[in-house]
Parts: sequence; structure tokens; C-alpha cells
Amino acid sequence: MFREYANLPAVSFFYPTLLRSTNKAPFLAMYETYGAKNYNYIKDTMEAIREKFDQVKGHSLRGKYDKFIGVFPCRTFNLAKQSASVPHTDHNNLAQGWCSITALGDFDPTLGGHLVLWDLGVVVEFPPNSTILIPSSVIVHSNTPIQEDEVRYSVVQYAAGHLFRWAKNGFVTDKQWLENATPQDLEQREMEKRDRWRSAVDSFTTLEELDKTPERIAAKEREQK
Ligand SMILES: O=C(O)CCC(=O)C(=O)O
Ligand SMILES: [Fe+2]
Repeated sequence: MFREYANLPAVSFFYPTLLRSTNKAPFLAMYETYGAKNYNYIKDTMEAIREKFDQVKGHSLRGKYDKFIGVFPCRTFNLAKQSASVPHTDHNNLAQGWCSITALGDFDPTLGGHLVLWDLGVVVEFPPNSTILIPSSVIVHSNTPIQEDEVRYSVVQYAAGHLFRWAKNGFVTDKQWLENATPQDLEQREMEKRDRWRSAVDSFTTLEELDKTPERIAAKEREQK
């Protein structure tokens, strides 16, 4: 997906910058750069959950920072010898959240292992050891099969939607929250539900927004001199 946009000015400016970033895996830096609002929503919620559990003696979730996990609270290993998915969405993930998929193994990416993005009508070559970020909860995706003697695994990192509902409820389940909710709480929640899709859509960065960052403006000024 990224390659298609690589020649657009905002994107081609950021890519080398984020690859120079030394304290994060490039795919995390990419998420933070191109999906800042989205990334920060996950980061802040995870931080709130960790803080909450810091208060519970002996149950701290505050592990050592892992630069290959970063903000992602969940990870799935697809370890079948020829891992490939049929068309699906990961609808339990945070709807607007991006999912990081890393392909591993030994296969010819020109013959198989492509990522198919059905809603976009796009088929992307997906070589082993590369990572692609997609909003996997809303885009139907699958893989093409690899050759008979080849091997393919994948590692998927994402944020489960339930974590966000639970944190928003004040760290209780929907069932527990409903049991204690007042009529005003219920009314307020119905109103929030009606508008929630909009804030989820707004959390995607537009190319115009990328073009207006201070770094990009400074670069444009330098180009003009
Ligand atoms: O292996 C892949 O490329 C996709 C995996 C996937 O979509 C999933 O595990 O939900
Ligand atoms: Fe998936």
C-alpha cells in the first residue's frame, strides 16, 4: 500500500526521516508518523490501563519497553507452515486501529503470499521479512497461496476493541457498567455512540495534514531558497 503513495511529496519527505529513527522499529515509527491521532489514542489508553494496574499490588503490567511491540497490546502468531488467510476482517480489533502484519518464511513473493485488499481492488506483493500496516477491522483482506514446497508464517500486532470499551467504562465490562448506569449515563452513551464513527474517521491523517507539519513546512522553505 505504501509504495503506491511513495512519490507523493508528504510521504516521500517523511519516509527517510522515520527510517533514521533509531529507538523504534520502522513500522512503529511509520504508524506514529502517518497515523499520529490513531497511534496516540492507543498509546494513551494502554498507558491508562498500565497505570491502573500499577496500583494493584503484584499485578504491574509495566514491562520493559519493547521497541518491536510499541503501542500494540496484542500479538498473534500464524505458525501453520503455509500460513495464508481467506477473505476476512478482524472485526474485534479497534475499528480505526491499524494492524501490523509481518510476513516471514521462505517463498517467492512474485508467485504467492500477496496481500489482497478486496475493498480497494488492490493486490500487494508481500515479501518475507516485510511489514504492512492496514486497518484490518474494516478492510477485507486475504493472502494468495504460496508454492507447494515453500514456507510462510506471519506475525500480526493489533489492539483489541474490548480493551478500549473496558477502559472507557472505568475499567469494568459493559455488563458491569450497564448494571450501575443511571438513565442519564445511558442517554449520554447513546449520544456518544451516534458520533463515535466520526471521531474514528477523523483519526486518519490526510495528506493535507501531513503537508502542514512544521517539519514539512521547514523543508519546503529550504527547497525554495
Ligand atoms: O498473514 C497475513 O498476511 C494476514 C494475516 C491476517 O490477516 C490475520 O491473522 O488476521
Ligand atoms: Fe487479518
